[in-house]
Amino acid sequence: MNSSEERVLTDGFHLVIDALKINDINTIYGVPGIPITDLGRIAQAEGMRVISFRHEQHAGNAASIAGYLTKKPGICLTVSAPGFLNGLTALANATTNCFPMILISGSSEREIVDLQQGDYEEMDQLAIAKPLCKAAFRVLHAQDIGIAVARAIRAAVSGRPGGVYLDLPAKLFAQVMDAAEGQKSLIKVVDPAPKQIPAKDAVLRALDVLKTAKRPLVILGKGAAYAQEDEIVRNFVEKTGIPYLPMSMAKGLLPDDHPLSAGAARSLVLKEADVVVMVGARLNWLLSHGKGKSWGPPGSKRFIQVDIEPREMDSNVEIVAPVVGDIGSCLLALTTAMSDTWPAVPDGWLASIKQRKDVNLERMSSKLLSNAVPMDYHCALGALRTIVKQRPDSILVNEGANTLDFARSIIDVFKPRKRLDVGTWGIMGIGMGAAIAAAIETGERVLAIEGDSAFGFSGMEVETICRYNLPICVVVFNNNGIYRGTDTNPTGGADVAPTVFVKDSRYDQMMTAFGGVGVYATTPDELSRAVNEAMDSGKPTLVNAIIDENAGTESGRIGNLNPQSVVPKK
Ligand code: ADP
Ligand code: TZD
Ligand code: MG
Repeated sequence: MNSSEERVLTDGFHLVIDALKINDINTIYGVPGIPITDLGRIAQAEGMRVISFRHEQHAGNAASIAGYLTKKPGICLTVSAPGFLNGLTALANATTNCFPMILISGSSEREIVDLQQGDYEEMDQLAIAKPLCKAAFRVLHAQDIGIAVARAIRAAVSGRPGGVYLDLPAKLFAQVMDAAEGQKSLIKVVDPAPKQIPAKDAVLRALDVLKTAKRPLVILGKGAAYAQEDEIVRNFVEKTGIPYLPMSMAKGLLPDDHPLSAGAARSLVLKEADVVVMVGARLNWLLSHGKGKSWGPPGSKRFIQVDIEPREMDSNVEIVAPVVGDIGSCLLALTTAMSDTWPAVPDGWLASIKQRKDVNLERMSSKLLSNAVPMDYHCALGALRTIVKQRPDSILVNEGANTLDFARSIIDVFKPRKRLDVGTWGIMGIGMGAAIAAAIETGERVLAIEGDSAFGFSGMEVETICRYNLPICVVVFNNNGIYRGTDTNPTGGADVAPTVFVKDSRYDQMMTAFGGVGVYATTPDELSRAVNEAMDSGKPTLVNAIIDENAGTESGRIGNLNPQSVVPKK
């Protein structure tokens, strides 16, 4: 064979990368190691952005948030067994939240795993991943990589989005095949998340119910934010004139200061509404399952639900008018089918909501302006609220208990997909992964407001933030512990109480350790100055905001979910 006849070869490494790139997936979040170290290297050499984390869970959380923000599956790349397991929490969390992501893990060879012969980092990963995601695939032959990646993409983004697992045994990467054939084996997925048009009779049924409402309410969820059909959502709300309640990550889908926002009258509208239109939101624990005291007397409501997942209907209460399809198609169909003589929402309903909003906002406003030292949640968040208002394009990340609950109600959001938080599980540890993905995917400034406990779950990723020089300002609400810093050990023993941390910890020094900016802030003015500076400069910054350790309450606003012992406390 002379050189002109020499076959040009490709291999598993390159085919995986080419299969992603051909589908416009250009970023990988992960942690390197056997057998995927070279996959990351080659991906970078081939022009992909490869963001290396300090722990796979945060890489996975970043991938899932990348998926949420872009509607393309975020990619998390891990090593086998322990790396895979570290990424698995994020995969399960993505699935729970309906975020599209693909966890790609290297693995051991089948013949060794299946005979349990004790390979390096051996584990039957496919079997373990299966119940925690929408779909799980393994690839044994290089020529199947294109198909596998295509299937993974479709599974992640079509219908209700979620997590997908792709198992790539080590030997696959070094398998070679003819480059031209390899190229032909790749698939650019056509229409990965097809529109799902609702049935006409479903639309008319929903309008028939809605028409009769005296006190209608729309609830917007993060599925509606994910859909990126912002104009259609806005038109639906404004044309019907129905007040709406945004779930936490749907804040900003319409600006929080929109006259139809009922966010500041939440308990009133949940209790009093007679027809509720769920739009990309589930009646799960976050809405007390659509029943119970907060929803008014039993039988006082009828529910319309717009969702892409037919099995979501009737999951907690009867849905009298299910509208199954994608948010854009459904809301457009509803808006279009409404007659020009569509009945206006009764003034009395709008007036009572406005009145309640005014009272609640007025009650809050003086607390936000206080200059208390040590700071309480209100005055610290009052300072940050102004900063977010002045920077509507920046992205807010938020986790903690009190830190989460207060920030959610105090900080207004003005544009869609600008608030990322603990989501459906109320999980701690999404903070740095979400912040990093937000900065990488959007190029915007990111403000992460973190309880000191919440921050600790992903705190080591401040090194990642510094390494990639990302425009992220982390504010740690340091109240010396979980919920409060005041618990004591009832036995008088040397161990502190389980909810308490080292007092007055210097979280700010974690950021300076890696070359970022660290600030210790004890007053709202200091906090405000430091965060403004960080948001202007874009330099990696951590502001250690000292919060009164007495200020919080047990479990924030969900203390009611906490089982209580009947045995008297010691
Ligand atoms: P929230 O926590 O904000 O209430 P959930 O995560 O509970 O929101 O609900 C999101 C819902 O949105 C899920 O039921 C999901 O099936 C649905 N969904 C996601 N994407 C779309 C879409 N493009 N069109 C319609 N529904 C969607
Ligand atoms: N582990 C995981 C993964 N998720 C959780 N939600 C918890 C543990 C339990 N948990 C909460 O629900 S909130 C929280 C924990 C540990 C931390 C609250 O403390 P914080 O916030 O410092 O973050 P505040 O402001 O002190 O309330
Ligand atoms: Mg705390």
